[in-house]
Amino acid sequence: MVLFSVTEGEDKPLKYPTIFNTADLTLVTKIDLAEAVEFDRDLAYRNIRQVRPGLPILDTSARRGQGLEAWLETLEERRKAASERVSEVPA
Ligand SMILES: Nc1nc2c(ncn2[C@@H]2O[C@H](COP(=O)(O)OP(=O)(O)O)[C@@H](O)[C@H]2O)c(=O)[nH]1
Ligand SMILES: [Mg+2]
Repeated sequence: MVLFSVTEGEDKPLKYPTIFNTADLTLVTKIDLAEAVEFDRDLAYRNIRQVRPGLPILDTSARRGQGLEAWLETLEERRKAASERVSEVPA
């Protein structure tokens, strides 16, 4: 999972493509600050998708709790899928 704070600049995916290419999910963090730092969400999303088409993206704010439920659901789903894969391995 790659954390992409709105304070880091929309070009983060272009500067660090490897982390976006090896992650399963991007959390855009501190989204409550987006307006204050004039975060261009469309540009940020375009840059993520340019580097890594199809990478799931969630907008979150630890301060406000926004998006945290969706993030926890994603973690639960992935944990379940991983434990099912483990139980499929023959003894
Ligand atoms: N406004 C706001 N501040 C946050 C949020 N999450 C963390 N912070 C603040 O950002 C600073 C650094 O926090 P940290 O969790 O280390 O985030 P990092 O900057 O991504 O490493 C601390 O002062 C936190 O209180 C958020 O969602 N919104
Ligand atoms: Mg920190």
